Amino acid sequence: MWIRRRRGWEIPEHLATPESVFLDRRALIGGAAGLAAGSLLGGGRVLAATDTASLYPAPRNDGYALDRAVTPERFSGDYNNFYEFGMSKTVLPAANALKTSPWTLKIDGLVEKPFEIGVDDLVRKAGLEERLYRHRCVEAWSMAVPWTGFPLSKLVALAKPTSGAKYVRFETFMDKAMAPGQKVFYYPWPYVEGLTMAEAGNDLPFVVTGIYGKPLPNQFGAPIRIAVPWKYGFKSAKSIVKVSFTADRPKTFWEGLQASEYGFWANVNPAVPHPRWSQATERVLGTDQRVPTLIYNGYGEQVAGLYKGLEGERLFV
Ligand SMILES: Nc1nc2c(c(=O)[nH]1)N[C@H]1C(S)=C(S)[C@@H](COP(=O)(O)O)O[C@H]1N2
Ligand SMILES: [Mo]
Repeated sequence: MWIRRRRGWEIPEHLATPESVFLDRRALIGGAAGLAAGSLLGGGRVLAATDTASLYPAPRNDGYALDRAVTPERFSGDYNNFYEFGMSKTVLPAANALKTSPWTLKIDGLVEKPFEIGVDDLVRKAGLEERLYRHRCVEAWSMAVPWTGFPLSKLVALAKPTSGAKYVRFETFMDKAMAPGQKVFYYPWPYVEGLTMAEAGNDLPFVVTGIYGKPLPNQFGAPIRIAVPWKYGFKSAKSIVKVSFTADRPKTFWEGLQASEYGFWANVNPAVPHPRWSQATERVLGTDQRVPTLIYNGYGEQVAGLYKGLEGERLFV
């Protein structure tokens, strides 16, 4: 173990630097100590990536404006869908059990060379920005939040998919001891979602590592999830451990459960009702308002072109 001795002229660094930077440096020192120990023991040890907390809040990208107020965290952070931790909206206490560090993302399937990368390393490589996005759950509630992350297209570029790749598939962690919801046997665990390569290449799909200017609290799908704002919320898989590139359309969690109600495309459309309820309006979290739902959740200008020639598909279920 390294002991860090302070010289007489140094002031304690937590007095000289903001707390987040101080914590980050301590993490760096921890990493260096690990490196030293690793090489003493002959190496070969995989190090935990250094902390990235000091990168928040990230600069906002003003290209993504909202037509409504941001939902305060006290509403969005206590009304979540995260079936791994239970079927109620109050998963916050149970999600405390989610161990988010270290966390490794596996990139595999039809790529030049499969690899694994620590989430903090990935964040440092990709960089972070903040975007304001609407979110529309298939259950007809909605919110608007400042996500922090980077475009999915950056991750795709890093993964180097081969020409045979037609879809990207996202898989959530699987750990029944940590996530008691995964003991519910009639759900097709693990949670899986997917996009076409054309969808993944659009500017909007966002790899999310933070919200409200800080790293993701567990109940939002820490430490890494996606946000696909023109599709119903279930397309935005949380706590992802694997991103695979495939030739065949991935079978998703909700399709596995009830394909007639939750399809692969799941684009938001107020004119196409869910088999059991209308999608014409939505309840805005934290308000008592219902507002009209917009086609593609208001992102039609950016995404409608993706579906030319696909009119025969069930695009809106
Ligand atoms: N792994 C996983 N991802 C998930 C879910 C889930 O239960 N498990 N629920 C989905 C649904 S239905 C919605 S609406 C959003 C909710 O995200 P939020 O709780 O962060 O608002 O996450 C989606 N991603
Ligand atoms: Mo949802």
